[in-house]
Amino acid sequence: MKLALITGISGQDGSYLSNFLIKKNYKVVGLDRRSSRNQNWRLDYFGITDKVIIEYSDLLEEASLFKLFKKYNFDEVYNLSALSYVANSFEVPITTTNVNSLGTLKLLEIIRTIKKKIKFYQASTSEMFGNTPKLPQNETTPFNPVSPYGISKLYSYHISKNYRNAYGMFICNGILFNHESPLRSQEFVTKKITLGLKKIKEGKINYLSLGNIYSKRDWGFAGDYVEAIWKMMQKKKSDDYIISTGEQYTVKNFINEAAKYYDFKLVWRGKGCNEKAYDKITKKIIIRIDKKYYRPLEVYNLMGDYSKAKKLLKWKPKTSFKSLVKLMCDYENNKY
Ligand code: NAP
Ligand code: F7E
Repeated sequence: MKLALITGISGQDGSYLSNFLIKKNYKVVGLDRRSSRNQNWRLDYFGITDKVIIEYSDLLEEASLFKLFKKYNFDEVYNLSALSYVANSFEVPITTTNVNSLGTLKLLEIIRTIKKKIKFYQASTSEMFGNTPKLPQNETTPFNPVSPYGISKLYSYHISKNYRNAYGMFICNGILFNHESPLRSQEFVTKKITLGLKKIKEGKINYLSLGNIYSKRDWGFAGDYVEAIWKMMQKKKSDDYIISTGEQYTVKNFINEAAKYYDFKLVWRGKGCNEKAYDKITKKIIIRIDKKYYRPLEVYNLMGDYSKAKKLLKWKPKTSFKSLVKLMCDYENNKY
């Protein structure tokens, strides 16, 4: 039985990956920050809260991390911990860098010191591409990050490669494009839309306020992506892989698709901050644009080329854009 450490086990990917690894007969230890909020709701969703060992620590606590590696003889470490909300990284750039960059370095140093054979996965991101003119982005596309989050993750990407090359360690960077699920946190745009429209339908709120609805994203399903993460960790040689769907949609496309699920007939009028979506039947405003959701800098255009993963990992995404929207809406309506 393999022993895996998942940092960020309370997050979206942490829960999907835990569920996946348990099915593969792994013993899973999860690193969690103690919190006054219910951290276990995602593990509860999969019914696996009692099947994982939770260890309370923090990527900022080097000594505590060191003790964790002394206590367990890990085979694989999946570093999913991060401050992952891009907009917030502009508000807390120093904490973002401490956790997302130095946190990774701390783990790598501990592994290098204690047991170099441990396999290490680093959760890299399409946000590292920022605004690059090349489309689709692949493993050779130059990075040009435009957020403290993207920059902090680019540090971790490079230091991971550096430890792989300098010390011969097994380290993979999964460069994952946006991936969503019913278990996505509510601040991310997909969950905000699927949950927000449900609340409008139920009369709990009048309308939904959003920021830039013209940015394009390559949205996949988290359940598909954790399989790719595991597959890259099973290869003989470690490497970096783009994980994506190869398709892109605007935020507005996402809204229109979700609106159909809730039987809203949206009509868009106006431009910029004055753009609004009305329901053709009730004439009520459903979507407004609010400047407060614009970011100081935006990533406009992301679409990944996952050919390398397809060829070497025999992986491809299983969930289409429409299916993803539907499964997120189904969850809000207790049908998933
Ligand atoms: P998420 O839901 O935001 O989960 C992030 C996890 O990191 C949470 O468990 C969080 O714990 C933990 N964390 C934050 N600060 C920490 C600290 N100081 N010490 C220890 N743990 C800490 O993110 P996700 O969507 O699952 O993404 C997983 C990873 O993939 C992240 O590194 C993210 O940056 C990266 N990624 C995500 C996407 C995507 O589209 N989802 C795409 C590319 C890369 P709390 O619950 O206590 O906050
Ligand atoms: O924004 C626009 C926003 O916050 C998507 C993280 O998992 O994926 C995620 O980062 C787009 C952006 O995700 C609102 O401006 C409009 O263009 O859902 P998001 P993200 O920033 O792409 C990458 C790959 C990661 O690695 C990250 O960890 O939607 N947008 N209006 C809005 N976004 C939000 N959140 N809220 C709005 O009201």
